[in-house]
Amino acid sequence: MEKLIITAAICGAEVLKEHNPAVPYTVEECVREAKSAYDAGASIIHLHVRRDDGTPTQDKERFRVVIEAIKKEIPDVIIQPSTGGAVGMTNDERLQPTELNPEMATLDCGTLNFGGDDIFENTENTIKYFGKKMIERGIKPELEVFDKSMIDMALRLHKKGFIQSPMHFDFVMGVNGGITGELRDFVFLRGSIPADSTYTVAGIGRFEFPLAVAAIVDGGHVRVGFEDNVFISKGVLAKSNGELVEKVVRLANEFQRPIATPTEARKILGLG
Ligand code: KMH
Ligand code: ZN
Repeated sequence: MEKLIITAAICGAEVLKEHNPAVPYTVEECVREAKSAYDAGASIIHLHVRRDDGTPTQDKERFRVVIEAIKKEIPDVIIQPSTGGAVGMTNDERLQPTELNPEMATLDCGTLNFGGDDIFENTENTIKYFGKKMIERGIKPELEVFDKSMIDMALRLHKKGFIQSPMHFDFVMGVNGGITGELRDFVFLRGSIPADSTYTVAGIGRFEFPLAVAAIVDGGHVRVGFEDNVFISKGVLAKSNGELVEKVVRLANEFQRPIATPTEARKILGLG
């Protein structure tokens, strides 16, 4: 079994300080949270950025400043900007951080009912457009799948040349409008991807740690962080993203699954 890659989704676009005061908005707060996650064992930082007041933005310059500040503290960490951004943003707005040529970026593989009137829109043409841009820019996509049908979409677009293999998936499970975080659904998703691909699992809310255990024992990888869950245990807020990562490391230790360094993660994912 490969070593375990831990991704920390430190910020997100929707979670607020009202949910957990440690959610980062400013550059300094993003650096603090990225470093706490890295020090605890994360090798990838999945990054959204905010204005200082918490408003989500895909502004290239804001990404540049935050990425440079994080890299100054932890130069070898893998930064994976979001191209999902926030509901309602245009495609070109969302793609801005890919102009900075990061090693990875997310590629969302379908449209989702986020609740109320919110629709997270990713048409087939959007996915093709993003896939093509990432190939042109040498960026490895992390394929965000919120449902089984999104795996099927990724496989179809791979056949048409918009996504290269080996593919790396993120099963985002338990989001409103997407697949549940039940073990039955995890088994369904992980059995539906090609043998040469890799995956990580991002369980939302109470699903975060049970699904982390499932991936640890199955040979997959794990994503945790405030974007997905703000609690360290039922009703207890996590003090930092690092505390969430530490818990994954403890669970991995129980199952004798060593943690990958960024260099090892690059090798597993075929980066660079
Ligand atoms: N904030 C969601 C609308 C991604 O990072 O690619 C999209 C999202 C997925 O978080
Ligand atoms: Zn995200």
